[in-house]
Amino acid sequence: MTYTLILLRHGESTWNALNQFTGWVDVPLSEKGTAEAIRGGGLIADAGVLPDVLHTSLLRRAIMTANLALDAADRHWIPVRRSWRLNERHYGDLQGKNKKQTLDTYGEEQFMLWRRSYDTPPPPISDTNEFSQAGDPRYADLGDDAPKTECLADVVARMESYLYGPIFDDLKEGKTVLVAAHGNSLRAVVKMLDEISDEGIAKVNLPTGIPLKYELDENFKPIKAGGEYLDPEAAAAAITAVANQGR
Ligand code: DG2
Repeated sequence: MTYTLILLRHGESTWNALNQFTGWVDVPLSEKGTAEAIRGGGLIADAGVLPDVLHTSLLRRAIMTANLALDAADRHWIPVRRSWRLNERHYGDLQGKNKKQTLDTYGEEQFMLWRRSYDTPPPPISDTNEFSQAGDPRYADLGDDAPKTECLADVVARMESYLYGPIFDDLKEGKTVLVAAHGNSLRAVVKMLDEISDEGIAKVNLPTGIPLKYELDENFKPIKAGGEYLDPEAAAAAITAVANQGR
């Protein structure tokens, strides 16, 4: 018995295009991102790994990507589960800031510490910042627990119960599961699936809009470490671009 899990980072967003830290800011897809999402759905259909259930974050760039991809694969009708736990990491006070300007202001070491270290969160965002999520009704249930900044360790902590809970529950029922989410929430999933060290995960970057398929064995261990991109060549080029963002 094997289980099939497809991870899909949303297509390019308008803020990815502008090179701005996004986090929980709810920006739309760019035109390029829309095309990437549709193409991603085509790759899923061509590979014959048709999702039975979708899990998404509460952010429109992941929701729209999933809708477009599923429509392209003729699977727009499958059940959907949404959770804030799949949201991008909260980027704190960096939300809305340009990555190149941030790199120039703070230097390479601090910039990469904020972007890719496992346990150093950016400074928290203030409730009065125009890019704060304070008062956003979709997070009302979180109350004072709503994050104001997060490092990847925080994302792993909030993702754990969701991956091993609702996502694994669907896999155990034999469903092919599509998870449409974000660069860092999916890095957290990859870290857990592939048991990557806190240091090792710094080097893992995910491209936009290219499905990453994991076949898991009976113990939920990846049969191929790192999974398999449905368009490996395009993925390799896009991964390098993500790693070099800001430069
Ligand atoms: C990006 C990730 O998240 O940025 O929040 O800026 O996947 O939602 O576009 P996404 C953001 P990096 O951590 O790669 O800088």
